[in-house]
Amino acid sequence: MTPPRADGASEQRSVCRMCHGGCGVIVQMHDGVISELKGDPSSPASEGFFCVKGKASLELLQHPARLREPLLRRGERHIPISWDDALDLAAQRIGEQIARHGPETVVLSQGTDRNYQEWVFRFANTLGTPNVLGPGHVCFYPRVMASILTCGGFTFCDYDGEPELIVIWGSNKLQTHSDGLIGMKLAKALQRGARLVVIDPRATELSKRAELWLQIRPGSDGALALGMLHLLIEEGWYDADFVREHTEGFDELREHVRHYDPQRVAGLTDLTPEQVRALAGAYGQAQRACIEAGTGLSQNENGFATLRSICMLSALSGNLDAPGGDVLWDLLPVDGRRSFPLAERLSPEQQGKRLGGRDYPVLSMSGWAHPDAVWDAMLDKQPYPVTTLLNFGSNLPMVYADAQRVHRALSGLDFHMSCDLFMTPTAQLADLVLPVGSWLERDQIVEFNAYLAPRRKLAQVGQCRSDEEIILGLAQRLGLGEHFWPDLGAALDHKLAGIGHTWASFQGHGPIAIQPNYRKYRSGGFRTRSGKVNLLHAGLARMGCDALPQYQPGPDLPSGHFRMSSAHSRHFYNSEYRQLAGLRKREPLPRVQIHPQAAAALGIAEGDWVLVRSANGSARFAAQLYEGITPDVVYVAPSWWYPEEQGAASWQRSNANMLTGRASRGGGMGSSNFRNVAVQLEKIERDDSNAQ
Ligand SMILES: Nc1nc2c(c(=O)[nH]1)N[C@H]1C(S)=C(S)[C@@H](COP(=O)(O)OP(=O)(O)OC[C@H]3O[C@@H](n4cnc5c(=O)[nH]c(N)nc54)[C@H](O)[C@@H]3O)O[C@H]1N2
Ligand SMILES: Nc1nc2c(c(=O)[nH]1)N[C@H]1C(S)=C(S)[C@@H](COP(=O)(O)OP(=O)(O)OC[C@H]3O[C@@H](n4cnc5c(=O)[nH]c(N)nc54)[C@H](O)[C@@H]3O)O[C@H]1N2
Ligand code: SF4
Ligand SMILES: [Mo]
Repeated sequence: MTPPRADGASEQRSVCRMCHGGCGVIVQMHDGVISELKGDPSSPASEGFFCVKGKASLELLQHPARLREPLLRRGERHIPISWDDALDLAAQRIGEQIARHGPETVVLSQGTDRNYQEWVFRFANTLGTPNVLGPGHVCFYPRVMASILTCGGFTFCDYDGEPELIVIWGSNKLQTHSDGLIGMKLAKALQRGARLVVIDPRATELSKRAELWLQIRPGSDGALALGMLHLLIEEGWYDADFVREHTEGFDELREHVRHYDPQRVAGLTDLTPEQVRALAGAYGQAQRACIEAGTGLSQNENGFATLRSICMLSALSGNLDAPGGDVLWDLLPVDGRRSFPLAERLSPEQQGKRLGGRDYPVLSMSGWAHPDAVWDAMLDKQPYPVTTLLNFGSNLPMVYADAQRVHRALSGLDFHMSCDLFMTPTAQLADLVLPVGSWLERDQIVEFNAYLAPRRKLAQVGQCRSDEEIILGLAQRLGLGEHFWPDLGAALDHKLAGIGHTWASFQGHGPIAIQPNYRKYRSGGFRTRSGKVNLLHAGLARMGCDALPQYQPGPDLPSGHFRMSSAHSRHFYNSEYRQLAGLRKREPLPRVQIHPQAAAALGIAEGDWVLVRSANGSARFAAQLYEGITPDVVYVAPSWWYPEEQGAASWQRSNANMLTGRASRGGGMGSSNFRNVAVQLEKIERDDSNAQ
């Protein structure tokens, strides 16, 4: 941080939040106004990297369509009201609802984690509602829960620990920068000579650089993971000492995977037996290897089981918590992700009412309600009616399966409050719309596996507030003050006390890098109940789930159909940024990627409009011919909406989730299937009308 110069210029350090990456940023200010953003070379995470989305932050900050004041619905319109009136009204409606129908009938919602997730959970737990809705079941949580239940914590690839081999499995990390360690760390490890294996149905920047690319059938990774376990065990490519001392259930696992020989796995995955052997051999015989598992694995019904198998691969091969392997996250003693939610405040009776808890006990253990169950409660009033939604940053019909049902569920609520930067299709449905600031407008503690860093409030747009400030305002009005603080500064001081900082001293100090601490299990074992890695999990069996990871192949593809998958866009962030001209010009239209052979057979040319139809519904995309997928696979752009349009056309026309449906009941996690949906294609003339 530099003090202002005589010409009014100064520099401040902060952390970008245009995506998950958490890159360090130098914010140049002039007379108190932000003039430029640059990558911060001193950031332990990003070392100066700053991408095209980060550079769009100033356009987002100043965008004319930003919400600037609280709005209250009056008929079809929203009219401005004051913050005090807005928060008084919300608190009154929440209080009445809880008094009459019980706290569980109030659902809190948020989208992908934006560094305030623990605030939403604290608010829910102190209100007494077990129902927090989020996309965890298709995002991070199949992996979080697979890892926690198998080895007692959450692992990250140790790119700085010189892995010999890196397996990129259903991840596009160079473009998506998932999970707090940006893709640059991976790129640097590759530059230093790490070998690369990619498992992905679609050619990516990474697959082109890989020594082995397995172009797997979408949704079949679970079979491949079981096949790798089989080969590791049969070929003796496992660490026998580790297995003996630190795992439970090895004999049962060996028996379980016996039938997943390369021939059978090849038939299930559209790979060859040689490819399966080559993968297991490369992984099993590498000295140091890590596996980066992405949402390509978590967005189908086998996701949780696949990710359990992958954690077991890490354990058997001796890479768990080892240098260059998959290292367990060592949290700093801030009051953050783990403790801040006050999960212990929620009574067992209220926990038992979590929506979806019976069908999806693993998701429920992680604290999330299942979205399908939430829509049932809203629409069918089963097992109890839900009539109130408090949404802290999620664009629900764009991101959840069966968009039509989601939209219908939101349309019938008694009270819906949505906090957002823009008037999204979700906010349009809300009774109360509260304007929030972008990352440049917030004081926040950014807690990642590799570092802890301050994000700084350096601008104010209109009357925007942060979600944390909104929660503080509501908590005070609802009589929950004893669990909260009079202002955000006091809350941040409290969170940092465990590491001897105040918010002021932490801002001055800047990022704290966290060095990995290897093989923590050597003193005291793993943080599972038995202290060992659970290859077989008896507790899961008691919950009605599989003790060993299973693979369900699903129905055959009907003739004339394609397997539809999707991948996140490098220019957007989920459903965000379609209004930012600088990014939109790079990707003006939602695309369906089709192999040229398949397109030719259907008379579809580059740029043609295509109606994509599934058993659940239909949506329209512009054709992009792409040789990097097989002729039986298509990819659609997810979470697309048209901010420049109104009404149903805006959110329905090119919404991938018009094509997706209810999650399957098996497996305990309830991951919706976004990545292996049977669809048909048809060339159409472009239709701009509202009709579907
Ligand atoms: N078909 C299909 N569906 C998918 C996916 C897919 O790949 N395919 N991906 C899934 C995944 S992994 C995820 S995580 C979800 C994403 O789900 P969401 O996180 O709900 O994604 P967004 O649609 O971007 O919604 C975020 C909304 O919050 C607003 N916002 C941004 N920052 C803030 C903030 O700080 N506070 C508040 N209050 N609002 C803010 C944005 O303007 C936007 O309207 O989508 C899931 N849905
Ligand atoms: N630029 C940008 N960055 C983002 C986001 C964004 O929308 N845009 N979203 C953020 C969010 S919420 C998340 S969760 C992360 C997600 O980040 P990633 O996990 O990297 O997710 P995707 O890029 O959607 O998908 C990863 C890869 O999975 C492949 N894939 C699809 N189906 C299958 C399959 O069945 N098997 C296998 N093996 N692979 C498959 C796709 O081809 C793709 O290359 O990114 C975050 N970062
Ligand atoms: S990778 Fe993500 S965090 Fe880093 S500069 Fe780009 S948008 Fe910002
Ligand atoms: Mo996500």
